[in-house]
Amino acid sequence: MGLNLAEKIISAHLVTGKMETGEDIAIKIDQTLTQDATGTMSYLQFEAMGLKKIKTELSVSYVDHNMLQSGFENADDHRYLQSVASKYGIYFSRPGNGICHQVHLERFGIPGKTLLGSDSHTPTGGGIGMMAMGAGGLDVAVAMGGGAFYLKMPEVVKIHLTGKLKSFVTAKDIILEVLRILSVKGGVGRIVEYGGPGVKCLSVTQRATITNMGAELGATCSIFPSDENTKEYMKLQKRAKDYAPLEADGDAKYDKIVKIDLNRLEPLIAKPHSPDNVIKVKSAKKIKVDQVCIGSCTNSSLADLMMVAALLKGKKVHTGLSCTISPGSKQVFEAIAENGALTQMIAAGARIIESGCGPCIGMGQAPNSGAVSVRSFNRNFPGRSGTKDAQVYLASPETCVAAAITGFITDPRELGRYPKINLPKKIKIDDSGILPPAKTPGKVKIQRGPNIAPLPINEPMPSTLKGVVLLKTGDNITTDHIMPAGAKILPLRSNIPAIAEYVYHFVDVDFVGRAKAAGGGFIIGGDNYGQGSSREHAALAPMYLGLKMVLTKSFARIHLANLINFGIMPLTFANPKDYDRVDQGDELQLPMVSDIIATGADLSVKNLTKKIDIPVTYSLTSRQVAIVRAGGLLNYTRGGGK
Ligand code: MIC
Ligand code: SF4
Repeated sequence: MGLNLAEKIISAHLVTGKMETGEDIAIKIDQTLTQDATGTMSYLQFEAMGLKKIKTELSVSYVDHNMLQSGFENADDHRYLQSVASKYGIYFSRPGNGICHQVHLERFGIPGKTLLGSDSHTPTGGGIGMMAMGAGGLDVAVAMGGGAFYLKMPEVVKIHLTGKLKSFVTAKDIILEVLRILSVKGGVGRIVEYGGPGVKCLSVTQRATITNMGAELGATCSIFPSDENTKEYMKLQKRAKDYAPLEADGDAKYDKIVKIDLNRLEPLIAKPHSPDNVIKVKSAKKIKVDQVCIGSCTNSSLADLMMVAALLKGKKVHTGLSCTISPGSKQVFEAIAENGALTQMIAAGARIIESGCGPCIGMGQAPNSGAVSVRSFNRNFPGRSGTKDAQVYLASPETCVAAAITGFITDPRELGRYPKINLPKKIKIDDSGILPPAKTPGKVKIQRGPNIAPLPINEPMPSTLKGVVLLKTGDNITTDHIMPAGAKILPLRSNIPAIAEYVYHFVDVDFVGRAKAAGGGFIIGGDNYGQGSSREHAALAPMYLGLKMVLTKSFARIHLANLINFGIMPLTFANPKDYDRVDQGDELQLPMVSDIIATGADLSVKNLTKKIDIPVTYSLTSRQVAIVRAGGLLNYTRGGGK
């Protein structure tokens, strides 16, 4: 039996375990990336490991998220990151050089390699045939130290593409269609692999748009084959030597196959407040738009922005809205400046923002109250834009331009002729925004500003857990709900005591007060708890407030790993209906829990308020059990655990 793409890469990197669905495996990580909003924690953790140098083939530290410098905090963190990178053998991509995923694809990605990044959209690298996964900063720190990455061998789903995209139908519409079919939890425990004759019509950057938003499916990663298009892209990047072909065997096996005929696809749009809330653009007409934002790691390639410029040429942005454009990288920014596309955007009245995440993470450009904002981004969770009651829609850059010109959500096919874009055969490659590590690391002094607080360390798990339910949530709670971002809160990412004041801030403003008064406690969640970002702050800050256990119907992958890494016990209802038998404020007890999980025996939670026992399950490996009992991965490794 032949191998699929995922199996080919995993088998070449397998450290322990059997490559069978559901088995615990560990794989070697070739490359890592971090970004500034998760990187400071990751490097504090790497420093705590006491190593002299990273042990990966390549590690890169990017600054792209916390770009507004409205106080000293972000600038201090940037200095810290630059000095740490220089000292420990890490490349440093300076602020302004671009969004981590886009720059990594352009300058560092290699087909067939593994990449672990402290950002959930790291799977963008799958566009170039990498096995690229998002993880918490601590897992990335461990990988930088040469440690393997542990996961359960996922199922592999094939998306079989046939046909060819029509005018005004884009790669974004393909992934929105996949989200419509599979939903935001359809990828949990799965790798999504693309194949079929339709793949040939997609460029690397189009593929990267698709693998990027595999994160919204909850998938471990998404992968495209590496073929002639990949070779062309790598040649353009003057990295032909890094090219390697990679394709699934003809008789490869898949756990599920989803077929999409590209000929039949139409422009799609995700309505508020979930990326899988997808409808045809033509059925969402007559919705007045207040803001349009084009860019983000999903849709800010040179091809995307040249199309945007071509569509805006000679037109004006509607007076009823504000339109921002943020190029994905310095390379793209320079190219559109040189070829005149930037002039067309400025002339049309677009507001140009530096290369970075910007409005995607609420780092500026929060829309007006109740605004409708149409974005070429990947997430539209409530409040993420920085405005609590904004209505965010996700669509292709083409659909964004149609809204920007007409003032309404508009099918882009109404714009008339689809412009033909002539992409340059050559592009200026200038890596001056990427600083190599120091030749004399001993001389580098780490620069720590007052924004960087010491890392809080959890205590080992007590034998019995007892406490109150601090909060009961519904399904699909995102890490943006748990630990909000935005221009005000993001600068506190290096200071856990300070950022902990904002846990669940926009869901329940009294949560923190309640947690403090009770000296900690428990959370009850629904399905897919913790979907979205990789931010370990969504586990670390609640841990700081004394959270000891989260009991849900199911978890999202990265958040589950982060809870374990920080010693918070993740449990699931044995019978999902029992969710209704526990309420906020109930007092719960887990007698002898630490001993019980060590034996793998059945566990139940005593609801002391309702005087009932609730059977629960914990699908943890023996290593994870040891980590939770130790009070987290740092304690576990200090105690000699691997
Ligand atoms: C996001 O898109 O939510 C982020 C901001 O990039 C996060 C990382 C973070 O919270 O710092 C992610 O996707 O992991
Ligand atoms: Fe940045 Fe948005 Fe991409 Fe996250 S999703 S890395 S915030 S551009």
